[in-house]
Amino acid sequence: MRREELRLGLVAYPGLGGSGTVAAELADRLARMGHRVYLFATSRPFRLPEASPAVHVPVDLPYYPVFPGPLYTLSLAGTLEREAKRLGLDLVHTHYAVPHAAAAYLAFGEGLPLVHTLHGTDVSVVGMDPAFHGPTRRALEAARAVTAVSRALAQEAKRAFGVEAVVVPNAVDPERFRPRPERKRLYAEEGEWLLVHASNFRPIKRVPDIVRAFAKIRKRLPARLLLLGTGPEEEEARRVAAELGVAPWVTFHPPTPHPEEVLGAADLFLLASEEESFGQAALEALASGVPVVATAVGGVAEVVTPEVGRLVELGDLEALAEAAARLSDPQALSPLGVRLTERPREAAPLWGETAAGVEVAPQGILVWAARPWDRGILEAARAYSPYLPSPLLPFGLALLAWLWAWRRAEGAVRRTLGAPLKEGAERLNDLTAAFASLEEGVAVLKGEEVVLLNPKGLALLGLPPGALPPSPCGGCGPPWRTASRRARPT
Ligand code: GMT
Repeated sequence: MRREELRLGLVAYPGLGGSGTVAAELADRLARMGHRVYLFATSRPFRLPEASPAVHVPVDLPYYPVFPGPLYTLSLAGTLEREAKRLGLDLVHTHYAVPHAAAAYLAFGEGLPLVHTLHGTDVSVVGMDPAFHGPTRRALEAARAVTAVSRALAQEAKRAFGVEAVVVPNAVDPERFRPRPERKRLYAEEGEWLLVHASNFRPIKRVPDIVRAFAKIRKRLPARLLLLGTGPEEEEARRVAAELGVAPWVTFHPPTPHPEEVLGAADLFLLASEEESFGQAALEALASGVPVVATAVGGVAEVVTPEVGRLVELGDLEALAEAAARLSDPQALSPLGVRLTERPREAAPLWGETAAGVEVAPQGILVWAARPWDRGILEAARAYSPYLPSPLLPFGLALLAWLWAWRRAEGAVRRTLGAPLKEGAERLNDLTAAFASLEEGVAVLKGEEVVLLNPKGLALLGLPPGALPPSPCGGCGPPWRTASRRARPT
């Protein structure tokens, strides 16, 4: 029998980190789709929308004088065990493996389908700590599915834990994260170029480096830096801003559960991290139509592709400033970035496919690539001027000019992207795969049914037993995912 609604338990950290953000928004979306979603966390997750139908289940941190400190893992395991029975959970999905994977394993063993999503330092730093490695590895091995937010992280997980993680890139809600240029005046003076960085200001985010790069940018053009968030490096960032004499143009904005209101107003997003498995804030900026300049670390290149931003070497602040300043020149890149246009469905060329082309536009020759996304079209475009065929020229001359411009534009795309137009479009495809993760998913077996854990189409598929391998990690990968999608009931 097919049940429409699932009862899902998600486990996450409630604070400013990206793993908590992703979990909270996934919980909200699943709950809005009609599933019963319970989010286990020590406090109400910061990014869980106020009116979300997802329910926060508190995890207490009881303290007894005999303990050396609060026993989070044990308390989480006990809460999961007790509440899963009471709520009749079908599946538990943890975000950030340490200690969530081990706590869930402790609570259920293999008695309930467990899915663990790896986010970053749970693999590269914390997970490698000998104090945590063994129990975390065993919990991951026993899970129905392990997912990683990028290809880079999946490779690292293979090295660190020997697990085959399915890559499910993070996604954002396109209704929330969209361009909001009308809000720019709230954060910047007339004529100022607005640069934004958002994070939890941990040392690996290198926020003071962003201020140093900004001081270089500020020497070239009128600009303002908005630092959204807070954390251990805030004081140092303030000190550097004062020392370099740019404090009047650096705004510290407290963390907000609605970062979309700030990101959508930006002209450029900066990320100088020394480690980043994905870069959720960069994806949120891109979805807001804002190009990104970031350090080429971890999985960032899978999000910030050449069509939508620039990557620089870690610690090269001159390159960071140079790349940022170049993107401010509307002649150099006009426009650069993924933008979501609200063209009606029927106007989309090759709806359902990536399209790329060259067209004559008022600003010159426009080279573009587009992908359908949600209710609009996600497109990256670049204009080349000034080869517009004038209506005053004889038709033949115009045609020649157009052909010449086309070839030139193609050459430029090849030089800039290192790829012909078609491959340029494929790169865009890679990026939109991140967005399209809303249609991909993680399949897990539940009794005789297959559950597709999928923010958009989470469904019980009702396949016969044996239709898919019993453990995704025994045979996960593209063929398995294809099989589950093909088998979707009509
Ligand atoms: O792994 C961490 O350091 C913490 C984690 C978090 O909770 O902020 O961040 C990771 O997960 C995010 C969401 O998947 C990614 O966008 C971040 O890139 C990733 N951070 C690192 O890899 C340092």
